[in-house]
Amino acid sequence: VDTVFDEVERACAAHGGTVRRGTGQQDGVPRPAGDPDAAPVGAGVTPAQLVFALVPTIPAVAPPGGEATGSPDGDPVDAPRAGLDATGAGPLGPEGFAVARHGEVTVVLAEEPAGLLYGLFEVVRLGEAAFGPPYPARAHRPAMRRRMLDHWDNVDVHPVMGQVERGYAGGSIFWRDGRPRRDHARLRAYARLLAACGVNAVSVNNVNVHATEARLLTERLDDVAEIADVLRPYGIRVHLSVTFAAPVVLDALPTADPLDDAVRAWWAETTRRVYARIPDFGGFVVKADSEGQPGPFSYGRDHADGANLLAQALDPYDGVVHWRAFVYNHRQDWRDRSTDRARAAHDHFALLDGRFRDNVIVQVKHGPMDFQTREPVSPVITAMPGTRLAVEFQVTQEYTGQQRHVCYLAPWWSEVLRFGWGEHGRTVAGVAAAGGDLVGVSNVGDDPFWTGHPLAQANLYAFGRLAWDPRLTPQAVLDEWIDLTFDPAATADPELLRGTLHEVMDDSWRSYERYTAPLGVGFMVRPGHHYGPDVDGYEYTSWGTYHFADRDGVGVDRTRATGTGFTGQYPPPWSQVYESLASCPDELLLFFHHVPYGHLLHSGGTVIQHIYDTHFDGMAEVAEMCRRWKSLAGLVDAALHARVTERLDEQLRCAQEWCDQINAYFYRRSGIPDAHGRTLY
Ligand code: BDP
Repeated sequence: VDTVFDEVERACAAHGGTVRRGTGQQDGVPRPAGDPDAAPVGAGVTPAQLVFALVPTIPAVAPPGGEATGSPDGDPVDAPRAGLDATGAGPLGPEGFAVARHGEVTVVLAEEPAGLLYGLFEVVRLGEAAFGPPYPARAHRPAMRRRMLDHWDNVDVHPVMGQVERGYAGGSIFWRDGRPRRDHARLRAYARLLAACGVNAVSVNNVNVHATEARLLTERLDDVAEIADVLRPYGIRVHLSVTFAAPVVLDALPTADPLDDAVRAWWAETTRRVYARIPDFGGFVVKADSEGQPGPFSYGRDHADGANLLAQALDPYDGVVHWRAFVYNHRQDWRDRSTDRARAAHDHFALLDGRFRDNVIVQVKHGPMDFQTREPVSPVITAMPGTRLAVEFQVTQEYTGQQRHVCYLAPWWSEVLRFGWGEHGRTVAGVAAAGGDLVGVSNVGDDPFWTGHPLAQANLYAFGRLAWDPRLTPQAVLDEWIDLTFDPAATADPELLRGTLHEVMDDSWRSYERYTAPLGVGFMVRPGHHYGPDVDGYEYTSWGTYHFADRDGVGVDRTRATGTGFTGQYPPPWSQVYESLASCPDELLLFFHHVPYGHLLHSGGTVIQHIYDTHFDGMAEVAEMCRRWKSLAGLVDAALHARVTERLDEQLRCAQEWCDQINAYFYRRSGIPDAHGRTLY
């Protein structure tokens, strides 16, 4: 509540207004609905214009004959509240709120303080519209209970990965050279930014847990508590990535076997100490048996055994374990065509459905590979109805331009969240909401623009907003972000500003897709840092990331009939849709099929001509983005304009490089010239 007051005060002061804090909440007793003589409600702020009120739970069932009561001159809290009761809106819950305009007063109602905070940010989003003609209370509740960011931040600078693994926005916001940064003003501003996006949980260290980071769980716990103290007022809980081998590496136990009693006791005691220090601690994040991280396989146990061990330790405190499903063999023999990395997560996890404790959340990357520009939805998400699942997005743009390229990812995330199957109309968003979680890998660092590329902030914002409400359209979310970030109405040319930002950003993910790896094939990036094209960089490596291009054709045969059988991991209708060339969507063709270059796409052209055309088009689109952005000089902050200009120049250079290399490569492999006679080298 204090945070809400502070925020409102700050906002009002900026506009020359004042705030009066109400009295009711001080003694923690919300006023009973309909008591006209009671003191101002809860966190009542009553300078006539804006009232924030904590109210008792809204009933789920409307009283018989109930009707929205309240006249324009009724009490600004009671009348909207009665309106909600009458419609049987149901409890707003711990984070929900309702906003109404009653007479001359805009009122935010919530049952818990966090709801007031989110209500405040909704008022900010609405801007002038929040203070217009009266409207009845509208209830808002988050679709996902936990809207979480995983920071891949190292406490120590890692010799290869640096301070932030896959970070493109400078150093860590939490850590610097082995210690907490202690820049609390900045951290508070970050907490505020996250709350404004709707994020309510943060994991503060890398999923690859190195030596120093492992000790955050024990002797460095104070460092974590310090961060938790700053984030807490903004409704954000702290989580920690831990190593499965912790009992061995931190306390020299002879084993980390999940079924060993001493190991169980170690986790129970360690977890007890964590909660003694941080009572609202969120839980553990674990990457196990993946890319060299230790896990239960070393002891002949499976992932359910491993996850349940930690879940049991967390159980008394309502903590959760996020157990990642990103498990595959990264030492595979590229000559062996029977293996398929895309299959791995489903092969390991689907058969464990129903074996996880209630406070285990299996965290699944949204695609079966690894955050490529285009992938199908991971079949794991469709295959574990008896398990809580979190869906993981990569907000940091590892494979989508590394925050040097404009690539607004909400259109893709939205597609993923809406993906559906089965008779009961299940969707990815529904699964994540049932498990409670959407998780994003953070794109924030200590960069003055937070995200390196100023326009990459839109991805952070969109992540939070889609986790709150997956039905929002990417354009609407972008509109909100543009208003909040650039305040177009206050500029000389609102239409130009808004229109140009939409033109540059709306379709930027598809432009990126056009000038990079074609038709869902993925991974034609430089090994290691993953920026820029490298046509065969991963082709003969052990990572399981192949495109199989030869003189006759390209793509990975993942069919049941002749390939790896991956299509069989999907439920109908998708197993058939992907299996058949006749129905497989163009954009995923090479993910599922190996086809000759002359294969005809549904769009009418051949695969090879599609590759040539999209690469030229994508590059031209970037040139157009650069041109449009230039027209905003003078309309946006000069430093921001310069930063974006510099990044767009690099994007254009890189798009040209992609276009040259991809087209030249496929031209040389296939020997087929461009139908339009363009030079391919
Ligand atoms: C890959 C990244 C790697 C991460 C890994 C993960 O390249 O740095 O550690 O994902 O998600 O995309 O664990």
